Amino acid sequence: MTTTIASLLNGRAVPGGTVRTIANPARLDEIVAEASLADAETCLGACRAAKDAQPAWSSVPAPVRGRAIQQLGRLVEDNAEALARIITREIGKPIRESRGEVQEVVDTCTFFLGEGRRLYGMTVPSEMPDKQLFTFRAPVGTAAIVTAGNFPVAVPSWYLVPALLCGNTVVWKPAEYAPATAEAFAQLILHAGFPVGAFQLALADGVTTFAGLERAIETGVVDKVGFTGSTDVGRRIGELCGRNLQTPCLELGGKNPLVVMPDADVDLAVEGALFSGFGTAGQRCTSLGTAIVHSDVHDDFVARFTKAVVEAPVGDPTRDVLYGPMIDARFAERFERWLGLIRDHHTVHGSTSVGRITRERPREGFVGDDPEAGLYYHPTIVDGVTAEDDLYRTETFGPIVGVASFDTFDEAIALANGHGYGLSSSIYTTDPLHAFRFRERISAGMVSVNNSTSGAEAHLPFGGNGRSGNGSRQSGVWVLDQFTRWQAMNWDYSGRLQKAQMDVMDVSADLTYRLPD
Ligand code: UN1
Repeated sequence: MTTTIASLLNGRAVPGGTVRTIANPARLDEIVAEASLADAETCLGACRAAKDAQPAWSSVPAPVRGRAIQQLGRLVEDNAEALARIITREIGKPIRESRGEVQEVVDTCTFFLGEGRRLYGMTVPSEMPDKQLFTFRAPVGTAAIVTAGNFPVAVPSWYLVPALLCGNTVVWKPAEYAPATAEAFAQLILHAGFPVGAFQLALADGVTTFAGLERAIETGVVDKVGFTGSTDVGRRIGELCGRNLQTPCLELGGKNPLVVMPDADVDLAVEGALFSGFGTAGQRCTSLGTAIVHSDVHDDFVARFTKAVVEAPVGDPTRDVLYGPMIDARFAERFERWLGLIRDHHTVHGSTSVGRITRERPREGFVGDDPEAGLYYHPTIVDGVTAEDDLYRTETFGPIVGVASFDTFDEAIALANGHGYGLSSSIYTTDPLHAFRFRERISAGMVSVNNSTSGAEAHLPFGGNGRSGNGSRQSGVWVLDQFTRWQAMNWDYSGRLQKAQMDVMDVSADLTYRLPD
């Protein structure tokens, strides 16, 4: 059954515009949805509708807003299996991971429903008597949230849930290649008790979205942008926001290193590398980019990692597999280009071939009937990566992991930071000194010790530095600074004008006093 999906303005579908057909990437002859993509005017209209609804929503007491977040969490939990199945059908994520992703939305709601009863400000002592100082968190206004499709509900929830809780209204522009998931999540949001207008769904392609966003920001309709996607697009959004004196929340790419020290538990490191390198077919922002392995354990690591990857189940995402197909044809095409970064000095391991899994280039142990029916790719380990390689500095969204080796800790750090990304990172070691030195010197926003580069929990700050973002953080209490602005208030009830710094009572001290020798 094919559903046609359109933007939802004030909860009502607004069809029209070009139609995009979405195939199940595990079975390309199965059409999942048809998406009617909006034009820039409709995107702007969605932003205006959200802007109109903002004053009323922000005047709802925060604990009541938290109640709406609670209802959303319940609805997502009660529809978890259906939502997970849509994700798997639309983007090919293994069903177990899709269930985990839905759980991440529930966790986010659970965290923020309570925040409605906190959203703390402070009382601050004044320099003067009969005067009090306070701080309040004020909503930013209307937020435009533009997200990728690799985490089609969890990552959007990291923006939408806290933004709404803080009294903002939102326009969500999901990935145009995951509209069925977006529409399902949007329906849950629309049924959670938020007032009409507080949430808008705009389905559009990237170019149109940017055009709509530009007009919305320049006319004062959008006050905040949240964006998860590529570094290049993040840069353009950063420029647009910067010109208009806004700071966007940017979550961009990664080339996440996993350092294996000579004292590491190598099996544990292999397990971590397998999950973070190839889970979601390597299409997470947190996916492992390069394993940086001490030369003493390099050969052992590569041998065990190769064995694990060769034996890993790849195939039908409705079954128990390490990974399924690529998310979409666009991802598959880009991945083929990145495979071209493998050079003669590299050694390739991990499967019976490289590239798309076909009848001519089969994957031994493929889970499923016909690999050619979907966008399946061989897992590829590329050993012998050096800092000079394009592969070392390019984010390669797909099932490919580089391996580099080092002799000194300084070399490991240089390799772990040298590509300029700074999202996630990991070190495997049994020495606390290495763990803490790594934490100090790694430029990444997130550091794992004896754990893979993936698997962030929903209440720790998530975000990166350098090519991975502008230092903004999502999740937990940290994201509140993205969706609120601090407002300072002072109240003088002395009945006279007390001037700060000038009318402050003095403390007289004898600073010549010294203790007897
Ligand atoms: C992303 O890839 O954009 O840490 C987010 C993880 C997930 C979130 C990844 N919980 O892998």
